[in-house]
Amino acid sequence: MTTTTTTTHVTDLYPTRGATEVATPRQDPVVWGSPDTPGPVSTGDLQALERDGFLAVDQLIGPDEVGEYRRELERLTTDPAIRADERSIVEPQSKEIRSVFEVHKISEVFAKLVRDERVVGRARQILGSDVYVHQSRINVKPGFGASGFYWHSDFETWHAEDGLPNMRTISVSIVSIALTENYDTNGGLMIMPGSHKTFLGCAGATPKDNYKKSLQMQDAGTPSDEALTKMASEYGIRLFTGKAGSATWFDCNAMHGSGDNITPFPRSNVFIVFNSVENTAVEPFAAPVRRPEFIGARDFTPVR
Ligand code: 6CS
Ligand code: FE
Repeated sequence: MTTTTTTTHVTDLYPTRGATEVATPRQDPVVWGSPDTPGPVSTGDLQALERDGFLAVDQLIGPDEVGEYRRELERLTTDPAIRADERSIVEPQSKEIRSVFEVHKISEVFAKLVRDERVVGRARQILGSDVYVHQSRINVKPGFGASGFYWHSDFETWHAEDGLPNMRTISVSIVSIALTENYDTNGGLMIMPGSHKTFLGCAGATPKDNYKKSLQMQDAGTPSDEALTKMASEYGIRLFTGKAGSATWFDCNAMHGSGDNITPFPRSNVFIVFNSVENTAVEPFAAPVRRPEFIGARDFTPVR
């Protein structure tokens, strides 16, 4: 009896983590849905997202709802069982919880948020298909020195380490539903507008078990100072602040980062990363092994 294993070869459109840094023009649309696809995002906003790589939505969830998410975030980050869970990442210095992954599976409150038409409806409209959650997390940036996230493109990691072939992934927040006031002083999200149109392949191979370090302080997949200087000069840098409940959607390949939070005011957001069911993860394009499923999902069931 002969068994044949068909390994479909997927072309690597975006080489990265080789010997040298290399830029590749984006070969994917940003907005995959047709402009007249019905949905919560206006045509003007879809055009802005295509041009800039991000879209700020002032009150995605209303002030009356934010309290529920804030209480749930506080419950999760003070629950010893959550702290002991491998899906919790702590701050290197203070050992305070920095992120909790797969929050849409851990918490029914956040599972409801994922299914909310104001959230998943936008993702389906932008990606022009059914979507599944590639990653979800809450980031708790306590005050007094919580470390930020250095400049990076999320897609560079999700392509290299999680095997996403194309740029058909939108993070509704990769950042973005601000659950506590995001002042302009407490480590807000910064994005380079327009940077999503170029893929910056980074130099340096991915170490084994890279995620154990990279989720605290990213190293592999970090752009060079020269590249960042060139991009910042060309695109500028936009700082996002927002009232609790506001959201920033942005494209998987937008260059972004956030500063340390040395103020006494915590900055906590919830992030949900939607990937098109037409762009499901294959094998990593530039890493020795897959990351755990709580970071890069392998369950492609569409959000219903
Ligand atoms: O490695 C990742 O998947 C995560 N790291 C960062 C800094 N942003 C994207 C993503 O959540
Ligand atoms: Fe990121």
